[in-house]
Amino acid sequence: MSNYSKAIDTKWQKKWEETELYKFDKNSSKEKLYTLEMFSYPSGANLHAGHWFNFGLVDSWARMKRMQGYNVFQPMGFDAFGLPAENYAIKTGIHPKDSTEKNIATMEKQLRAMGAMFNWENEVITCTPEYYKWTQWLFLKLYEKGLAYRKKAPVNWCPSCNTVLANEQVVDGTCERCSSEVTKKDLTQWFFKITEYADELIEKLDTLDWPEKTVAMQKHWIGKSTGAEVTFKVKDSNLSFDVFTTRVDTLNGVTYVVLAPENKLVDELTTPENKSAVEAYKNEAKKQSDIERQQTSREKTGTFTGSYAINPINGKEVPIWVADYVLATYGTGAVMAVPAHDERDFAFATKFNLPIERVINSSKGTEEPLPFTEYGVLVNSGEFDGLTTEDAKVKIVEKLASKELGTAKVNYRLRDWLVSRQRYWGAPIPVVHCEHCGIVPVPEKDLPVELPYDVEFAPDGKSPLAKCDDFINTTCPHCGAPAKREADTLDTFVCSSWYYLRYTDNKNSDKAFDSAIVNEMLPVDKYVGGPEHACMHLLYARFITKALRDMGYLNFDEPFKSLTHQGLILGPDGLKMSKSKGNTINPDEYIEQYGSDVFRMYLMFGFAYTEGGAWSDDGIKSVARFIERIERSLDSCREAITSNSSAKTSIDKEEKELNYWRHNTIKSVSEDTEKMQFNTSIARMMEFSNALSKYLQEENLNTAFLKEVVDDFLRLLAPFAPHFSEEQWSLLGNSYSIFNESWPTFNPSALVKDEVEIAVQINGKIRAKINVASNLSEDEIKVAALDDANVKAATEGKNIVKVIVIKGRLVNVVVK
Ligand code: ANZ
Ligand code: ZN
Repeated sequence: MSNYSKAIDTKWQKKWEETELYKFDKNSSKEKLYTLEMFSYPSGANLHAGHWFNFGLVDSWARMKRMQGYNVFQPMGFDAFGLPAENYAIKTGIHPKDSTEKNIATMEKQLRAMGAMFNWENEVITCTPEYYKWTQWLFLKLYEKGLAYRKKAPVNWCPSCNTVLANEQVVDGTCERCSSEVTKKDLTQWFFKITEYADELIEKLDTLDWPEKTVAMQKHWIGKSTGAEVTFKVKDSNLSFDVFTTRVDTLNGVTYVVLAPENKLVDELTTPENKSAVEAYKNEAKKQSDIERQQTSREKTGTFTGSYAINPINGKEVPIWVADYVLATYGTGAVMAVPAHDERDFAFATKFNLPIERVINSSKGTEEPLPFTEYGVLVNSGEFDGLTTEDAKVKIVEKLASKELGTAKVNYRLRDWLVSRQRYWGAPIPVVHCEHCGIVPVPEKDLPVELPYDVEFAPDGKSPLAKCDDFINTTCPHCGAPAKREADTLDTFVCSSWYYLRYTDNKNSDKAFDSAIVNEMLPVDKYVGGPEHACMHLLYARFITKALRDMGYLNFDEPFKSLTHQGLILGPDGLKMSKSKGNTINPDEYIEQYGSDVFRMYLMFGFAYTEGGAWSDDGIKSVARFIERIERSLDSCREAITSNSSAKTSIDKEEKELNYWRHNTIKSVSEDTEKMQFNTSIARMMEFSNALSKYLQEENLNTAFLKEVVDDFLRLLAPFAPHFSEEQWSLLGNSYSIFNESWPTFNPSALVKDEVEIAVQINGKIRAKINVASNLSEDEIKVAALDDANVKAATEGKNIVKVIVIKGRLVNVVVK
């Protein structure tokens, strides 16, 4: 049995706290390192293995950085507003504030038991008035800048969560939170103008050290598309409309145009005899989701309006159709259809017997089977014949521009961020609606607009605040007349879009943060959290940083320089942990049994950090045994070092061997841990531990040397098993704390394990013998052989035809 246990954890946690070991010193001359883990939602469940995997392992990384001389800042807090607490209140009658506070207290306790270097004095909790006052301030600033606005729009509605959702919260047509089918509702809502930053949000992705996949996902989500807007006039009318196209080179191949059913022009363009068919079609289209409408494979539907449009490049008349494969919310809600070169148009034209006219051949000039969607050379396009797609795009836009019938245009898939929610448990939107003055922002001096405690939670699609008279009735800050407060609250993603700024100056009661402090502490050097935030939190936070920069509050462009996503820890059954499946792992029980370092080290050793995997009780047992083995070795070491009886002073073969493992481990653990490859780091520590045990079996020990090696061993182990290592460090009589020690550096010469003698033959005759390190590669041996003075002399003026290396024995040089 090991002496290491939870009692050791508690002992050192107490001491670390008493001595304020991890307190962040603003005035330190060391380089700051801001390490951040995505803060957690204080849900009813306890701290789970997934939190541990994120926070505990990043803490180990940060501990190494501390020992490497960085001034580490590692704050912790809670993303405490949100739907689950409110849904829980509806179910149980327990107020969200009460349940949230209780959960936070529990989680704080559990987080402390982790023994991480959290800077608790910098904690933020987003549901406190001290915090949300500044979330409201952020809203006011965005409003002032025209980056927050209210509009009526068809928005996503989750009938089960009883609230609107942002586009980012709709996954394959369902609610990101509860998986209910999302419907569309025409509602007046608040939006943040994230689209104003679309271009920079794409461009700056390339400056970030982020997982490739996440960068690709954000790029795709923002969806930059370069093309042209082309104006089609309506025949026998003074109406016209624009289409967005990425293939203006195919303009001569347009055989019809299509409007989205929701396009405002549809009614005006529909002739009386087509009215009833178009009406029926519009009603049908309402039932389809955008996702369904976009599926290429789906059977095409549509109907003719009876009107014609005029192709601006050749004057040809083309029929105007209505079809749901054109979305109202993208581009202009209208497209020019080129069935010869677009798959959806091809399917549509085939079904409705519309003409298909080839205008692009392959680059080699050959006619390809239709639809041919690649770039090529123009045909049947009058003056543009023979031009490549690339050139024709430029020339055709020039020609259209000269007639004011077209311009180059960039489109984005990204939509403005819908931030209002019809729910209670969030930051109230700080505006007042006045009959005389319209929307009036609450003056900054009146913030926070406090969330009232006594409200009714019955879910009916309206914010509970709307029924709270004391809250809702107020006076207009502008004219003093009776007025009503906004009843909606802010999406919790607004709270989390700026929390990393507040951490650095969390007690500031005059400002959201002091710019000088934030500019010094940010960007975050290392951010770690789940990949599910790729197109939500990680996008919103980037936008808010840029907006605050442009208002002069920040002097950096990006909040998170380097990002890692940890993998997911699954139940022993390989399934995602959930209470209902009964496959959850409760860290507390394991910590009780093994101590937190064993729990932490198992998470490190058992999984690739970015992949995760299924929990295994055997796995944690084997790590517990490893700690036990180390402890036994260290006991023997201490005995040897203190008794000193058989001490020798020379460095012989055995010492060299152990020294090799020592430096080899320093090298690989430093490299691997840097990249958060904790599993291989622990594997190297196991090798080192084996080498140590082997040395201890020697009869004669160099105890001075042994002490040095053991100290390094513990320094390397300290980030992975902080409590255990601190204990062992003190048992060895070293001074407190091991975390004030420097991280060991490796000596390359110690890595040259031993040398071997290799004979060098020239044309079959031995001409030299060289001594090289036994771990050299063939290429390195070759270089060493040819560099030998005797070999040089014997090959001078001759042509080296071939060099054959028989590893560890012989090099044969063939010369002519
Ligand atoms: C004519 C054309 C010819 C097109 C051709 C493509 C190929 P991305 O890349 O996604 O931006 N489009 C434009 N607005 C649309 C809408 N509201 N709903 C559905 N489709 C729409 O795609 C742009 C292309 O998608 C545009 O270029 C347009 O079809 C279509 F050989 O115009 B194209
Ligand atoms: Zn007023």
